[in-house]
Amino acid sequence: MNSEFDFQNIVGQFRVGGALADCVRYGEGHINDTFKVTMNEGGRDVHYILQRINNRLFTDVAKLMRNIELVTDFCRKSVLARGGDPLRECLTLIRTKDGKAYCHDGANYFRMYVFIENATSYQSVREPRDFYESAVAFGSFANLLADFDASQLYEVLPNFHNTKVRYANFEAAVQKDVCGRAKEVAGEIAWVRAHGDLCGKLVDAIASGEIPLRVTHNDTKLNNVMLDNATGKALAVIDLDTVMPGSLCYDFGDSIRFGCNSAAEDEPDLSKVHFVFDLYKTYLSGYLSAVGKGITPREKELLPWGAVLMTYECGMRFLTDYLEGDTYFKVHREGHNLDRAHTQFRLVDEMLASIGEMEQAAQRA
Ligand code: ADP
Ligand code: GN1
Ligand code: MG
Repeated sequence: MNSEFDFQNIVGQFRVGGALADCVRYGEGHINDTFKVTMNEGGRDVHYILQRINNRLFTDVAKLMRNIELVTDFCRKSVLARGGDPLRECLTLIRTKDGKAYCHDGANYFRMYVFIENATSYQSVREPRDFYESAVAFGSFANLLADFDASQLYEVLPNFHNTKVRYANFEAAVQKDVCGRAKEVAGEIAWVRAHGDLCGKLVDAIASGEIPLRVTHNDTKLNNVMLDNATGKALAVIDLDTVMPGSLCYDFGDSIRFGCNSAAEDEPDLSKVHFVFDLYKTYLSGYLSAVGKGITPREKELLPWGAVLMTYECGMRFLTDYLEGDTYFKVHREGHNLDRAHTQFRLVDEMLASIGEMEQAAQRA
């Protein structure tokens, strides 16, 4: 049993039956603290996900949770309409005893979800079929949200994928150099600056109306989708904290960034890190099969650039966090954010080397 928090008291605030039998840290998310809770209900073990919401980042928890209520309610209705099982095919919030979507223990905010059993969120692609399934899941999610009234949503993290703003934050971190690390990473800083002209590619296309702003997930990593252990099929899209206005190119691109890496996001040995072009094609076909006819020709053209931009931006965010003293992403070792930045920069180099083929594949798909 984990003892970081008073779980007896926290879990007791939610509408769950039985007695708390266990609570352990769970998953590999970089932002929230996730726990798997076991309740013993009349001799039977029932599991839940309990999350301590990162309220340093998500400063308005009430509004964040309102978004999640709206999106999960919407998904639940859609799953029911197609005859599916909402308890497995979307996230289900457990309410507190006074009917709220989260609780506050004085210092921390917690939320609870039904645990999706017999399903896995993978950290890397085991076989192409898994990746294809995740593409179908995120493509369907985009398709589903096309009918969602965006005006109801609060913009949780403004400018989340505004690469120009991310670049400005990076330059500010270099200038401040609060940890005195800038000298050591002069090569990495130069690399980011040399690629600075990439920053406007999607932001400008949105600003000029070339591509539409839609409601998107904005964190479409492979480990944010659950695949059914029995069938291998995509079940549910999870981690809904960043559902906000965005671009299809962001969502497509972030999946490519994470899933088409031959190694882990934080692999220290760069000789293992490559952009796997065949997986890019696999994702492309799954995504386009599910996203529907709503995707515009210009969005389709820019999908490969979504991959380059999301990878560049993420690498820049890891480097920025390294310069700022590792305050944003959870780190588990010395230089962890720097290792992560390196893998992203390597992937960008390889993507740019095959950008022509990536564009052709998107056109043919
Ligand atoms: P973070 O924002 O920190 O990435 P996530 O919401 O993605 O947090 O949760 C972290 C991990 O916990 C996921 O990758 C997944 O393995 C697991 N998880 C989250 N929600 C559920 C759920 N409802 N059922 C089963 N596992 C879950
Ligand atoms: C974070 O929460 P998690 O681990 O799914 C981050 C993403 C990054 C990702 C890099 C809210 O995602 O933007 O792309 O790490 N989420 C937030 O792995 O900043
Ligand atoms: Mg996650």
